[in-house]
Order: sequence, then structure tokens, then C-alpha cells
Amino acid sequence: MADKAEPAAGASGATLTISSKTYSAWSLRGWLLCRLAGLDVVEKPAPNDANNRAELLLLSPSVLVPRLTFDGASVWDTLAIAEFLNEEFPEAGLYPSDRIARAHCRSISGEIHSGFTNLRSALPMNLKVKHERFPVFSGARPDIERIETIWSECLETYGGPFLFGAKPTVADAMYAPVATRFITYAVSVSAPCLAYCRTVTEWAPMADWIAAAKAEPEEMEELEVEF
Ligand SMILES: N[C@@H](CCC(=O)N[C@@H](CS)C(=O)NCC(=O)O)C(=O)O
Repeated sequence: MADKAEPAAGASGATLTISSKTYSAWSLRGWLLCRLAGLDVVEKPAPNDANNRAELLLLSPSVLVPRLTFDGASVWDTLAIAEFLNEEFPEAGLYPSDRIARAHCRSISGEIHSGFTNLRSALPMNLKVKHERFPVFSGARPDIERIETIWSECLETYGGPFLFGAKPTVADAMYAPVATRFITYAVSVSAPCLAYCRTVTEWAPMADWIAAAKAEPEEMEELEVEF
């Protein structure tokens, strides 16, 4: 039976264009942000063949997903979606209520949005596999160390289990695909950081996304890295 607090799918009129749940880290972030905001969305799969790219270009001028439509607005780029949802649903607490913590949350969310390219290319998100002995490209090490520092500072300052305390925020949505990568590739991180990865993967919306990813048909075998 549907939870009373959850609106019927599509009741809000919002749509979220996303691509693969297995591989698309940005789609995951945008989708988690909608869940954080309490906005029910109808998911629209991004056209993935060349003939349909023009359709995506019309939807999202960057030709990238996620892209949200809601109440006359069309928003693409994940950080813009976070800011938009925070404005539309201020009561949802997407950012911490304390202004100093909020500034911190925005800073680390901006950092993952604009950086960590070595980590992204060395350890692509893949929710269908688990590698126990994956050779981590040395160029990705500084990224991993920086992320451990970011997480450790947050967990110590705000007391966990999420980065800014008891409730997930924009930062947790932004770092969620990093947490899954650390688990997928058995990246060695500190005990508090590993505990944080588990918190993220057990977070109810993440569990829903991971289950949906596992149910996806195998479409992109070239991304199934084997070692
Ligand atoms: N800066 C963008 C990055 C979005 C991005 O790179 N999206 C990827 C998917 S993870 C994409 O749309 N790639 C093209 C495609 O899937 O067709 C954001 O924050 O949303």
C-alpha cells in the first residue's frame, strides 16, 4: 500500500530526464536531490541513440542529464537542480539550517561538482559489479585522499551518520556515487569513511536506486571493466 506521505507518481507534474541507473552518477545525484526535496518525478529515459540526440538537445541544451522540469521551469546541471529545489522546497532542508554549516555544505558540493576528474575516470560508477582487487590508478589517489579529508571533517564536526549530521543533505546526494565507487572497487579508506559509505548505500532512496540499477538490462558491456 502506498505511503500516505508520498504523492502519487506524476502528481507534481515534474519530470526528470536521466540515463542509466547503473552507470550515470549525475543522474543518480539529480534523482536523490528530488527525493530529498520530496518531489515526486516521472522519470524520462534520455534518448541514447544518435538519431535521438537532437531530442535531448531540445530538452537539455548541454546535451547532458539530469534535467528537471517542474512548474514551468526547465533546469539542467545538477548543482542548479539542487539550488532550484532548495528554493522551491525550503521546508525540505536540502541544506543545513546553520549558515556556517550551509556554507560548508555548498563548498564541498561545489568541489565534487567541479573536480575529482581522475577519480571519476579511474573508477567509473557501476552498480552491477564488485571488484575486490581493482588496481587504482595512482593519479586518482590524491582525489581519494581529499575525499577522505572532506568526509572525516564533516563526520567529526557534525557527528554523522550523514555528512551534516542526522539528516541527509545536498552534500550526501553529491557524494553518494563516490561512496558506491569506494564499495564497488574495494577502495581502502578509513573506518569512519567506510561506515559513511555504508550509511549512504543503506539510505532508503539509494537502496531503491541500486535495486532498480540491478534490474536494468545489460546495455553497455564496454563499461563492464574486468580485471
Ligand atoms: N555538470 C553536469 C554533468 C552531467 C553529466 O556529465 N551527465 C552525463 C551522465 S552521468 C551525461 O549526460 N552524459 C551524456 C549522456 O549520457 O548521453 C551536471 O552537473 O549535471
